[in-house]
Amino acid sequence: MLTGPLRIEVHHADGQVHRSDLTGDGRTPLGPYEVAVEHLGADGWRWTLANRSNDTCRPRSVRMVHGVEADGPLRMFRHGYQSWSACDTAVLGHDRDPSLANTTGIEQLQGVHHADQRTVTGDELRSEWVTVLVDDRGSFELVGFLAGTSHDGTFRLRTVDDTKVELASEAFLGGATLAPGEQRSLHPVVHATGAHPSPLLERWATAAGQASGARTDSPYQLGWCSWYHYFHDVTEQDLRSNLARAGDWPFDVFQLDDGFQAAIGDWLETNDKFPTELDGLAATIAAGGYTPGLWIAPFIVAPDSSVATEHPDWLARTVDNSGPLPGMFNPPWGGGMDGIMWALDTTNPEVLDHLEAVARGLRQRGYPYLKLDFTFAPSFDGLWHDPAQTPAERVRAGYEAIRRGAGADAFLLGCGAPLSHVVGVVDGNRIGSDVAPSWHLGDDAEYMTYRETEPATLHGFRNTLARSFQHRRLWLNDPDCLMLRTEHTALSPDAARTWARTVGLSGGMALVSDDLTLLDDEARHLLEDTIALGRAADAEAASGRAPRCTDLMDATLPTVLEAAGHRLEVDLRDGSSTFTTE
Ligand code: 9PG
Repeated sequence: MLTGPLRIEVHHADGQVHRSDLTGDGRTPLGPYEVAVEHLGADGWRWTLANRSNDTCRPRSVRMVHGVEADGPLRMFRHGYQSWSACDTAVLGHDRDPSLANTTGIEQLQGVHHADQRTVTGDELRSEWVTVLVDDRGSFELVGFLAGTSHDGTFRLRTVDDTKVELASEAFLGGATLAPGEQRSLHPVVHATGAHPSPLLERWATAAGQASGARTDSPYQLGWCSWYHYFHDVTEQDLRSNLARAGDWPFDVFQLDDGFQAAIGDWLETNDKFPTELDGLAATIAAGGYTPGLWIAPFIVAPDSSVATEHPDWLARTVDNSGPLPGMFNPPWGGGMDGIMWALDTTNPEVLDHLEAVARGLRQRGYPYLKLDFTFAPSFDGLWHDPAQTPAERVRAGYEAIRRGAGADAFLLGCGAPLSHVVGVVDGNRIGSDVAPSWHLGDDAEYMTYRETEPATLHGFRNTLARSFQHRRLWLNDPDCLMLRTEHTALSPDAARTWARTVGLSGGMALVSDDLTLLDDEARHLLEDTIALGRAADAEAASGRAPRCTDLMDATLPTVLEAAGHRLEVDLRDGSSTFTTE
């Protein structure tokens, strides 16, 4: 299906574009640049970008453009950018890139779910890090970046002149400066064909995990998390009463989520709902025989936090230097500006020292398990202390600082994490949107845009199937929490069982997020079944055979997950399912 590569393009930060057909020896001059492409036979391409001028350049992206010859409609597996971003199968000419549906006028909302926050044009469809294409002939073609630690990789599929189709493999550098004479190696682009998409994605993930030193050896993770019952309102009493009830539950980790902190950014102090300090809380959890776990959102700070008011020079700035760069908007956090949070500048060595100190402080207070959330913030367009760093390098630098402080043996869970940036730093990674005590997103749900990424168990389910191949190849998959309760929830007992079985079959992390007083014997049996499934599926994954989604790309969303001799098929309309055993 792919022909070429036909052409190279370099897009400047200022919008200027250099285009050139690929020359015979693979060295293509484009304005101030030279792009060298080396064909690795059937496996793909290795490439570099050099600045051959006497001036500093700011390339936003480098594209290697292939022709695509298709019979009938062309379908694309769209892999989402960060943990919560939607994964699905789109049809070129029919489906649209979600940036076109953003009516808020806030471009940064697009940066939450794509490497490049700018709106696409025409019928362009995007997939991040990896994609699979298929036409009516039924031969699947995978194209993927081998890594994403130095820069993002984005695939852009579009119709040109109403007839031709092209696929651009884009190295996204985000306008990072390139000094005169400087050369940057770009991540290799790999290519493979096959009769089914999932095995192609499995082989790609194995290679991508090896390329970036994936941490895949942590034990199966089982535990409790405060978020999906208590949300922001969690109190110390809630934590203590669940601990008191947990004695006969098989948890290893006890993780306190959002709601304990003095302010977003001031992670070492608790608020009035938690009279006990963090070290005392950890000691209480540890005394129960559990590993203390804690949620933080390390790269964003509330405007009225101590860290932001004492160190205004630690904040990234907007592109036009009009003020600090917003890194997230979440009204329940307050923070002095109705929920706008600033992004820390992770290219500033003082900020990295601070992040390392925060992680070390939490470790010293007794938390060897950290959930690192909203970590896409340093990827946005802005003004950064070191303009030579790409968005991927900014995010990764922040994660590496946390790793230094938390220690090599800490369990770090990525969340809201641009997936390709964090391979080799995290032990676990959230691979889906938030679940919620309902299957669908309600019609009355408040959302600004990107509805498909808002909390709904269907949205967590969709990504758990679409990213099942990543488990124990790139990290341990975290499909998001189990909710086993049948009261205080709009999730039907059928849908709750479906979600529990999905988590089990995925082999991924299994954290219960209920008020334990609400759980009866039936819930307890469901958890035990889930754990048995989970351990079996996880053991298979550890030996190289991850759970497999067998209908990936048959329709917009997948419905079937198979592992450890079991098959789950889900009715997406209501979350009911059939579960069969070989
Ligand atoms: C805590 C939660 C939980 C959850 C995370 C994350 O406003 N928002 O767009 C928004 C998106 C995601 C979100 C919360 C708010 O959830 O995935 O597990 O830790 O943060 O706030």
